[in-house]
Amino acid sequence: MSPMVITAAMVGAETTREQTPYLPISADEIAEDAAKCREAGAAMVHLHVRTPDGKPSQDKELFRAAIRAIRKKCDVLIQVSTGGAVGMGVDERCGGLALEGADRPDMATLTTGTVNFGPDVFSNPRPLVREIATRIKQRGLKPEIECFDVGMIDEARALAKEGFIELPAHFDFVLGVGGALAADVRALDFMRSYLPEGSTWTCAAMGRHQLPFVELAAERGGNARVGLEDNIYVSKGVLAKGNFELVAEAARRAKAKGRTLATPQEARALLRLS
Ligand code: KMH
Ligand code: ZN
Repeated sequence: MSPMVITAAMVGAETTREQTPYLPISADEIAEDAAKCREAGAAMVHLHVRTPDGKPSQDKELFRAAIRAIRKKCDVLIQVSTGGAVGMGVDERCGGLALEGADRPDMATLTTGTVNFGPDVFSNPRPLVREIATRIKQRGLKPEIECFDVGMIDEARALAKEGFIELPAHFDFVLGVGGALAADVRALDFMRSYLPEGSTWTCAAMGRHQLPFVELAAERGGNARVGLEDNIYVSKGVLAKGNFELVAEAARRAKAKGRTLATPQEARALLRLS
């Protein structure tokens, strides 16, 4: 099996400081936690940013500050979100894509369909998906295809046929969002069997499923995403004191299953990033 890529989804758009005081918000807080995540075994961070008062944002300058602060401290790969928060428009969602030169991210997410998202709808109509895919491609970045449901894998096939993305690609199975596909091992096994030939995959399971799904992914030769975007507890009722604690626990579980952990350089090669 190849080394496992652990991604830390550090901030997200939904987790609040009321839920956990350990959520990093400022660039310095994000960078400090990111460096600890890297030390604990993460090869990549999945990044959202917040305004100083904690509101979700996709502002280019907030991304720039966070990316600069992270890169000052460590060599972890940086994947910017283009999902943002429910209700954001396309330009706002794509804020992190606009950065160039030393501030350019290493990868960007691309959700390939609309899905219920708790009480809300994470809206990704087909023309919008094509617009975001085009912007990712224009920047010379590779997408991580975020699949909240199985049909989103088929949409990736359609996008490839139309020339918006290349296959094989890297997929993220997002399991356990309210109203979407459950964190169920049958869903995981179907999705990985259904991937376009040669594609790689990560699993991001929500809430209490997060850490058990690291083990399922490890056993199956896949990769895993953990972090406060998706789960705030390191064990039942115990808040993680930062993303690094979730990464450390994921790393421990992956190693117990016989996996080694990918360095950022190894992850770059495994995920075919330029
Ligand atoms: N915050 C969710 C509505 C992504 O980062 O690309 C969407 C999301 C996906 O988090
Ligand atoms: Zn996200």
